[in-house]
Amino acid sequence: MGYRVVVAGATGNVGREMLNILAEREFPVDEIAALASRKSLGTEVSFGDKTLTTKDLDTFDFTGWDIALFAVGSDATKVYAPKAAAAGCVVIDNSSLYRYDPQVPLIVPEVNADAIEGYKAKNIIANPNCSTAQMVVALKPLHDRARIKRVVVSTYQSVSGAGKAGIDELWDQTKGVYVPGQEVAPKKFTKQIAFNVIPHIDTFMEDGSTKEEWKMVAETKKILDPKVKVTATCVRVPVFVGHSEAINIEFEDFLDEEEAREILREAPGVLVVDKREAGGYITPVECVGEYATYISRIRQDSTIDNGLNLWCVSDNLRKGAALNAVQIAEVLGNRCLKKG
Ligand code: 11C
Repeated sequence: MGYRVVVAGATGNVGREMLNILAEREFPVDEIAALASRKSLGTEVSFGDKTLTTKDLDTFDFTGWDIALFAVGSDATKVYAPKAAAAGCVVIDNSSLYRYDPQVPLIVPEVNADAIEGYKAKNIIANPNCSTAQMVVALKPLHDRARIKRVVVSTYQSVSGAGKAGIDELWDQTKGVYVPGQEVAPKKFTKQIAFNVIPHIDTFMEDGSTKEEWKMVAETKKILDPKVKVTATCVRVPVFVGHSEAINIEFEDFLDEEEAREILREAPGVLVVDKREAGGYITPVECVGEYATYISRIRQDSTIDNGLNLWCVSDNLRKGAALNAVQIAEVLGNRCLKKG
């Protein structure tokens, strides 16, 4: 006995990972439908050892389906999520469309699973931005112990955050650098991404920050604590998968680095890899395909009274998107929905 589950956007990077993770974690599925837009219709996708042929999102009838994981971007979400929700299917949405809606819970299960009941207002639950998800997993246990006042975060975000076009651009441009006549001009990104870094993700806001930076502030407040102040600088780097973050935290109470390390070792979703020697830390290539949020380089910040620095790395397609969505579905199943 399980659930009737839909994955909308099943041919994209995140949609495929949602199917992989549902299968890997043996989510109780009675029936599964993989949906795609017209242009990807009929594409085959894997679900465990099965192959699914995608169906049309535009004409799909959500009646009788329990949970829909959406990875289709805000424009399509705006059209199809309300349709699914009205048909009685609970939507777990990976786009930013509903994240800041006070009637929609924004959930990272390790942090605020108790907010799940809020789904009843609209039958929709929002999944956070990848950069926020991994950061709040690391912040939560430290906040519980010493109350965080302020966070200064700099991100090093992989190109897969920008979808397949981002991955292709890094690959083609990297090859093109070495082959005269095959140079690839920036298209998805605003400047060359191969052998470069770009301090710009998403659109610019009036105050000079970018939307990606704004999201980290707004989402951390909604998920963790509205009193926590966050300032972010988000940077795209030539890495395929895995977002990294250098996080500086100021606490109300003193927190010794050794105690912080012990707290993080015990924290759900966290793996501490922190040897103070060459290679004794995690880099993005090592986190690909993994569930954990890795924490390294834990150390006191002696320039302020109660300060700590750490390095945080996670697979942005997994904890940053598909895994978190499946974890939300697990909480929903365990606490709120009856099995079919
Ligand atoms: C990036 N974090 O790396 C973005 C991708 O709000 O869900 C995810 C955007 C979002 O480009």
